[in-house]
Amino acid sequence: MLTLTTNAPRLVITSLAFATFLTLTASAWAGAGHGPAKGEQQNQGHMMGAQGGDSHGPEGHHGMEIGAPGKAADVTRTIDVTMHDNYYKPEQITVKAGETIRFKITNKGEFLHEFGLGTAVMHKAHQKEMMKMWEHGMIEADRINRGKMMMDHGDGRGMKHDDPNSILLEPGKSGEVIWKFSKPVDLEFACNIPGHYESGMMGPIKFK
Ligand SMILES: [Cu+2]
Repeated sequence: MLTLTTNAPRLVITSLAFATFLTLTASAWAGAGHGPAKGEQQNQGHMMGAQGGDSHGPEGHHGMEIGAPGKAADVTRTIDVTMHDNYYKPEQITVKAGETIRFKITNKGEFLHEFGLGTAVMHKAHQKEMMKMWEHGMIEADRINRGKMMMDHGDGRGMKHDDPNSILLEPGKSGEVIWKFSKPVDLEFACNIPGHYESGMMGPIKFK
């Protein structure tokens, strides 16, 4: 459902994504495919905003809300998460404000999956970005196309998937995300590869 067909905004968003946001989060073929409005471009920075230092528009504020990348030395708890086609185990996660958690993520499915932390708004924004990556062949159903991922997109920078609040894993691969949660806020862990979120590959993060 490539309804994102207005070329001008698409080009702008794509180059923005390549230049500024190193996340490959994305997804959107199914219900979310309305054309990108001008104002939505700013949302592209939400995941990066999670790093805290980024100040593109409103996402810096979100970044403070959702927490920050954690230090390994501060980890007090490890949570194992397995990714399947298309769901997670566990189905929901409970954390405490201020807690630093190591998420050990393993992809046990046959397709490429992501584990990303963010608000629903952040995920939605990144689903659009992931869709761009899909359209550019950077990600495929079961693999990351690293050759295309690292291409210079004309702005002197390649692209890679290294957001601290997200990890993208091919089938059989494992990785981790260390995250320090701040105050209670409506967070979700989700896979933003086209189609996955909509088919249920997301779950709530609850604060106790
Ligand atoms: Cu997925």
